[in-house]
Amino acid sequence: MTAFSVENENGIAVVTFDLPGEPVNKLTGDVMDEFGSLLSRLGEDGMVRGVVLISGKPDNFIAGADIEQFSRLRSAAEASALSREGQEIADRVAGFPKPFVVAIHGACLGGGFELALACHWRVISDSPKTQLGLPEVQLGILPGVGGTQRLPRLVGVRAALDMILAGKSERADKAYRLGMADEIVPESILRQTAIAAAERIVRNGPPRRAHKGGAQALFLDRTPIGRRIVYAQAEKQVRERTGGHYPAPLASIEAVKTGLERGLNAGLKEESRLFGELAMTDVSRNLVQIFFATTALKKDDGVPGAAALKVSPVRRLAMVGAGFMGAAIAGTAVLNAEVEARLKDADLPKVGKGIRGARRILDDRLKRRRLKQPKYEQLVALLSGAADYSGFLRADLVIEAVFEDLDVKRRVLAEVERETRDTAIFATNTSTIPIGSIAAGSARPEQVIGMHFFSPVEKMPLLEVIPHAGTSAETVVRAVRFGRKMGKTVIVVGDSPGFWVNRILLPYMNEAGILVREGVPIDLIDRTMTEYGFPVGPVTLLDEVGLDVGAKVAKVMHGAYGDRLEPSDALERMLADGRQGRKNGRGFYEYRDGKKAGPDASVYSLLGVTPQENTPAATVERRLLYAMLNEAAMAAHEGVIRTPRDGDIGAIFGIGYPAFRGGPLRTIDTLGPARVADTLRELAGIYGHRFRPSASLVAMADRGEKFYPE
Ligand code: T1G
Repeated sequence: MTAFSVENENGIAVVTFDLPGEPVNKLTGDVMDEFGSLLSRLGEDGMVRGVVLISGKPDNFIAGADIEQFSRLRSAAEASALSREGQEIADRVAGFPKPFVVAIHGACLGGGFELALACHWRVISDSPKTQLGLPEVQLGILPGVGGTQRLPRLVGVRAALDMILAGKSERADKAYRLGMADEIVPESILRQTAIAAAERIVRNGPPRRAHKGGAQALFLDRTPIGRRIVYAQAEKQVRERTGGHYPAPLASIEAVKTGLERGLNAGLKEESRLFGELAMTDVSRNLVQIFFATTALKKDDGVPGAAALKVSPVRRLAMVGAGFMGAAIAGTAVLNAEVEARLKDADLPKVGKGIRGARRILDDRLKRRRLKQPKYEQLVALLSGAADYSGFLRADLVIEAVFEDLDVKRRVLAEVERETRDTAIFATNTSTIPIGSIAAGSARPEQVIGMHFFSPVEKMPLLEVIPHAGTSAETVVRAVRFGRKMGKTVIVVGDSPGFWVNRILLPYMNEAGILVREGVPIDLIDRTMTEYGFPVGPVTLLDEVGLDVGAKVAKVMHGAYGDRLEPSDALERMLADGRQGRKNGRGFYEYRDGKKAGPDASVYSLLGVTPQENTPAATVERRLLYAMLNEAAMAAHEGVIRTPRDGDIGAIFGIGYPAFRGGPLRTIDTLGPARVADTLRELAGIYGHRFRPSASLVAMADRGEKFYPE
């Protein structure tokens, strides 16, 4: 293998990294070996006075260590050794006897960024494709090639922790501002600039870097007392954010601290030791699986043989319904897919409100400097609307986001079919109505499909695409690809009530209602599930979604699946008392000035119960969790999802199922299907038949199978 090629430019060796046969550069064992020998050669070569490292890939510098290789590690010792080998290479770069400059364009992540940090001078391109970061904690590990040591020394402990603990990456201009790069230039002169920098250092000796930041920064970053404050604050924040479920951020703080307080060598040693430990945790294994699942979904068009189909991309979108959902879908489409979006609603004031709503998403990006003014203006111009169907003839895709009512949706479909070209797709953003029944009266049912977005659309990463029995493969592919262009992770799911996400969410929400109805304290229920790892508890979620919406979905699901999904009367009673949740400031919680306050104590008397303060959290957790697990297993076996992977990603991205647990189906595997079935039987014995394990789960347990074969 030759991943590196060298050209000598007047004494500067330009080393181009281009891993053969791969879309991105990554640091495999072989790559590191080859790079190591190259360093020896360049060090000894009398014709070489300085080195420039650059990538041969169009828009990628180095994506980090090879995650595939990393996921095959079997022991902490093996993982630590790998980290130490990487550190040694980085040390050799840092101590290289000749100027070593790096030229970065594209993603420079993980081990790739750590290698860059060891170089003597960093030049980056100002392209939006360029991003520098240490995403390791998102894989449940920490930067293991000296990143926890060199980044804080370069940019200060606060900026470094900010990045490492969130696993985030920075775009070129911000990375430069923070001091992660020494020069920022247009891509077209990146290579020459790096060569010139190497020559300059050969001539003038090592450059000095001015420290950025004021007196407070100096105090906090540069004194042991100041840093102690920073570590303590960071630890507190991490504990609050992760509930102690994610060990990697805390370990990162430990590695940074050791290095800054006890020296580089001690720090590197601690870094590789912790790296080894973290690599073996279930948390890391689950997060790595999620990485693989999301990258696989980026290429999955939802039907077998999609590559052979002839489908044209969606260039123009039209929306029917410019309400909250419609506006957010249009705004997100314009922002990410850069398509024209035409909004239609019943009257012009509604249309105007919708366009303003869509524009707010763009305004927000402009404010946060994620969009530049000219681009912003160009995007705003893509939004238009009317109170009739004018402009719909141009649309390739029409998304309907009107009132949840079958007759209304059918009427809209008929109108849209009259007003659009016969190649246009009609997608409905229903959350409860079967796509097949909406399509029943369609003139072109093969072009009718469901696209179920989650609110807030601009933030939620998931999209469910739902073909009905008569949807064509081409329509599926067009919808999936467009969803991806909108920035979503897309799963294709079956056309049965609740599809996937609401199907598994509903029994969980129902159980929360039943618990409240028994007098189990609202905050106990919510706290139990946030401690399990959900971002919010089920009762808070009910308030957020709206009790009217929740009750309606519950009714539909009860009708579809019968007794098992019978809701308590908690929501009906709340609604009768005029409580709709956050939107009208009255729900299970109190709201003051639009902010959620504590649980509303009057709920208990409204429901005629006394708070059961002594309910064990373990009981609450089991009832809520197992309601979801049982439904997930059942729906998976019915074929609602194509693979367990889709199901777990849907749960994590759609409802915030704790990522470190890998998803509900992964949880069943971890607990063991037989144990899950036993617990469900036990729960059914106490609380009733709604907990009876599904026949398919029992059969699976009997056969000793799992969702993910080992
Ligand atoms: N390892 C293995 N494969 C990788 C990879 C990696 N680091 N990065 C990308 N790929 C594959 C990906 O699976 C896909 O494969 C193809 O490249 C294109 O990716 C010691 C241990 C770089 C921003 O977490 O964020 O360094 O499907 O479709 O949208 O401290 O990939 O074609 O076969 O995603 O243009 C830390 C993860 C590693 C970066 C490109 N690094 N990658 O996005 O393309 S841990 C990461 C990304 C580490 C050290 C530690 C993105 C990208 P295939 P893609 P993209």
